[in-house]
Parts: sequence; structure tokens; C-alpha cells
Amino acid sequence: MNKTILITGATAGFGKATALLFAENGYNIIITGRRKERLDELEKELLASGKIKVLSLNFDVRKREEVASVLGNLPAEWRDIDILVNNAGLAVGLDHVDTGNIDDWDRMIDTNLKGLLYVTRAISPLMAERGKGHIFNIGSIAGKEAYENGNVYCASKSAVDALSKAMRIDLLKNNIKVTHIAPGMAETEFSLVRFKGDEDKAKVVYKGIDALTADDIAGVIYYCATLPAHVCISDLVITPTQQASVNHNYRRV
Ligand code: NDP
Ligand code: 8X3
Repeated sequence: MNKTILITGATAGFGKATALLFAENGYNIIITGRRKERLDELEKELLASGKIKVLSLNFDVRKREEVASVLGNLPAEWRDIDILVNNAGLAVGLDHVDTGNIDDWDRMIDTNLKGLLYVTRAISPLMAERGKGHIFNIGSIAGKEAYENGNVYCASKSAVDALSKAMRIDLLKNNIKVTHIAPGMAETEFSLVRFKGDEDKAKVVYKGIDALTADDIAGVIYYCATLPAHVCISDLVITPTQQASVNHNYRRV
């Protein structure tokens, strides 16, 4: 029987690449995101293999009641979730803390931290009941080290790191693996979102860097997810070879 994976934020970037890779490998997929038309397109693409089932759920992880109602009322055949990838997230803005936009701060905290918690609260009991499961939390290298103007994004991802450690302890009794993935520079829609649609600013971020791709991160998630049952990778920092820390990279000119 196929295993089932639920991926938040599957309409772009890491989430979409993860959905495609797991579908190729015979998993049934639950995809989520706010952009309905993108979910519909991806659902078609995933179903094209003919071997798997897909459930597409259109909701905003920031909306507590919506998350509880959608995930709390999953059809019976979709309740046996083997893997949850808490991926939905974003950076918005890049300002010093004294001039930062408070609405941007709220969006990051509400999505990256509170959204992740709402989804985990809905899905982890289903895994606990079955006595198995694997939760991936997509943090960031920005949660390991701070950088200038990163303030609230760094703090939200630092919280994801801390929460991953705490979840691993709490869910030990339930035989649930928790893997924290902390990527460095990856070229997705991430910077476009951070710069509120400004493509020129977004491109500069990766100039001269052979950045990570969404497929790179999907491959790492797949690797961790397919290790033997007794092996759990707790924490991984993944960077492009040209990046040594959030503050050190080597650009080709
Ligand atoms: P993308 O912008 O390409 O994708 C982000 C995904 O998150 C989209 O599918 C988006 O879907 C979803 N999302 C955002 N907000 C919400 C919300 N409120 N409710 C539901 N879904 C939401 O970025 P990445 O793939 O790069 O980012 C994925 C994760 O990886 C994020 O948590 C990010 O912080 C993290 N990360 C990214 C790095 C990078 O350099 N790219 C490096 C380190 C970590 P939709 O808009 O349709 O809702
Ligand atoms: C994204 C990586 O360094 O742009 O989480 O903040 S960084």
C-alpha cells in the first residue's frame, strides 16, 4: 500500500519539488497552499503518473480555525499520514529592526511559527494514534545564525529550530521522527516574496552563486524519509558550496 505525505506550501519551491519527487516514488500526496489555481495544476501533474492518489487542500496556515477544520475533517482514507512536511513559510521585508514594517513581522511569525504549530497540532495526534510518523520542519540557516536586516525572519526560524528539538522530545513516546532542515541560499520564489514582487532585487540575491534548487532540498527530504525505521536525522544545515554561513558567501564575478 502507498504511504501518504502531507506537504504544506506545495504550490511553489521546496514544497512543489517534494510533492513531485514523492509522487514519482509512489506516495499518495496531500498538497496545500493558498493559490488554488496552482494546486489544481499540480494535482493534475501529480496524477499523471496514474499510480497515486492526490488530495488538494486550499487553506492559509495562519487561519487557526480553518486549519483545524480542514485537517480535522480529513476523509477517512487520508488520515493515515506517514510524513508531514511543515514547509509553508516566507520572509517579508529586509529592514533594520528600528525601521521594520510590523505587518511584515506579523506575517512571518503567523506563518512560519504559528501556522506550523496549528498544522502540527492537527496532524501529530493522528501519527501518535498509529504509533509512527515523520515530521519535517523546514527552518533555515537564518535560524542558526542572525544576519543584518534578518531580525524577525531569523527569530521565526530560530523558533522552528527550538520547536523541532522540543517536538522530538515530546513525540519520542509516540515513535515519531522529527527532522529539522535548515537550508541556505536556494533560488525559488522566496526572494521574490521577500521583496514583494520586485524581480530585479530578487535576482541580485543569487548573483554569482550556484544556489541550491528546490530539487536539492526535495532530494534531502526524500533521503531522510527513506532511512530505516530506527534511524532519525535530527538536524541538517544545507548550503550551496559557495556559502559558508549566512554572512559568508563567495560570489563569482
Ligand atoms: P516559495 O516562496 O517558493 O514557496 C513558499 C510556499 O509556502 C508556497 O507554496 C506558498 O504557497 C506557501 N505559503 C506561504 N505562506 C503560506 C500560508 N500563509 N499558508 C499556506 N501556504 C503558504 O519559497 P521556498 O520554497 O523557498 O520556501 C519554503 C520554505 O523554506 C519556507 O519556510 C522558507 O522560509 C524556507 N527556506 C527557504 C530558503 C530559500 O533560500 N529559498 C532557505 C531556507 C529556508 P501559497 O503562496 O500558494 O500559499
Ligand atoms: C532563507 C535563507 O539566508 O536568505 O531562509 O535567510 S536566507
